[in-house]
Formats: sequence, C-alpha cells, structure tokens
Amino acid sequence: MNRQKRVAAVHDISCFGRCSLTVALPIISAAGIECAVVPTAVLSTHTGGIDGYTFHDLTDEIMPITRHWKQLDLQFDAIYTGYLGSFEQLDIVSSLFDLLGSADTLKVVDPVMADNGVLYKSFSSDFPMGMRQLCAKADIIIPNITEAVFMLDEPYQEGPYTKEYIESLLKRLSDIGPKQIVLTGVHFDDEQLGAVAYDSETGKVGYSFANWIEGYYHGTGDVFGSALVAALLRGCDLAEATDEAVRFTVGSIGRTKAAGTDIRFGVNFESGLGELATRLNSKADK
Ligand code: PXL
Repeated sequence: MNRQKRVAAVHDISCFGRCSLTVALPIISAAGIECAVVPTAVLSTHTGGIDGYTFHDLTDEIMPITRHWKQLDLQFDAIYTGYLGSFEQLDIVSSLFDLLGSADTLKVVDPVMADNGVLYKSFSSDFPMGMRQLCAKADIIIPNITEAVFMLDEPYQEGPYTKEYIESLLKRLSDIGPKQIVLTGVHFDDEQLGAVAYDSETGKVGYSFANWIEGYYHGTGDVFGSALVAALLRGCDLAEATDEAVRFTVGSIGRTKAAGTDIRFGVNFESGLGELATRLNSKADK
C-alpha cells in the first residue's frame, strides 16, 4: 500500500447544512486520506438562504494552530482552503501556506465568496481582490463563474456561455498565478452542466459534463472541491479528478432531488462515499 496522504482543510464549520468542513472531512477521510482541520469560523448554519444564523469568528485561532503544527514538524501533501471567516484571514492563510507548505505540498484554493452573480452576505466588496491575491499563491484554484469574474473585476454574465468565453476566463485566471484552474458552473446549453479543467503548462483543456438537474442545491461547490482534492491525492490527473468530482457531485444532487430534501440543507453525498472510495481505490491500485 502507498503511504497514506495528509491534507489540511481550512474552512468554516457550518454546524448544520452540509458544506465546508462537515463535507470536506468525511469525503477526504472516506478516500483513505488523513484530514486535519483548521476551522475559520463556527456558524449554526451556512449563510445561504437561512436567516438567524450564529457566527463565531476564529481568525485569532489560525496562527496559533499553524505555529503549533509547525513545531510538531507536520508535513502536508495538500492544503485545501475554502470559506474564510474574515478579510484578515486572507493574509493569515497566505502565511499558513508559507509555514506549513513545502515544495511538495499541493495548495488548492477554492475562492468561496459568491454564486449566481452575487457576493455571499458575510463578505465586503473588496473581498474578491483580496482573494485574487491568495489565489496567486495557489497551485490549483476552483472558482465558480461568479467568483472567476469577480476576481477578474468584470461583470457577471448569465449562461449559456461560449467556449471562447470560458477559455478566455481560464487563461486570464491562470495569469493571476495558479498553474491549474478548475472552473465550475460551465454550460453551453440548458441540458448539461459541468466543470472544465485547464492546465496552463500543457495548455490542456478538459470538459466534464452531466445532465443538468434543476434547482440550486447548497454546498455542492464544497462537495465538488473535496472530491477533487481526494481524487488528486489518490493519483488522478486534473482531468480525471474533475470527472470524478462531477460524477460524485451529480450523484449527490440526484439523490437529494429524488428525496425531495429542502435545497438549503445540503446534498446527500453520504450515500455516495462507498462508491467514491471504491472508484479511487481501484484507480490508485492500477
Ligand atoms: O458552501 C459555501 C459556504 C461555506 N460556508 C458558509 C457559507 C457558504 C455559502 O453560502 O455560507 C458559512
């Protein structure tokens, strides 16, 4: 058996609602990967469509946790960041990359901050430019289209999109600094929705589509990102990992739709963990 991989996942804990750490931890663990966590904030629920949530900022905890781990000389195969609890955390997470990352650490930034043309409630209008700077330090970024255009300081456009538009976004996102981009929410018609993986070194562009399931299901970006990180660490290349993440996310949405669950309560990714583990084990064994 290959050496077990270790990830540090830097996201909030939304206590109810299946997003951020409550999906990253189980998905990465189910893939056989050790998942250490850095909680950026604790909320009673996520902020998407649920009123009255509590919010406890953990900005002051991140550097002490990081320094302790540094003293312990812990090595990480990947650092995977998502929802951050404050503007200051952008710089703090950048220092966390410097302290805990080595040349062999894959730095994956999901610039969680917006969707459907709108910035999430908790972020100020200067957050996207701060996030752009953090993305400059990443090896891979995984924005949706809204996050991509906000970091490029251009207006959001509704889809369907053209190939030229999507590929121009990819090129300009890679100019920010990350070598690889996985852009989600891509569609060229109203039938299929998916993601595109771009490697700026090889110029390779790979699309992964699935039949569009109607409805805005919360937390799917985190399910996608976690499955992507898991697949990459189990040896998939970027295009294969994107395929695996699309398959896992769409399966989770399909089960949730069939069950008629409230779209704010996150998706049933749990029932797909066994299959994900089997698929990633068989790829890793090849
Ligand atoms: O899934 C992204 C996310 C993560 N964490 C919190 C959120 C959101 C999206 O709204 O509110 C707290």
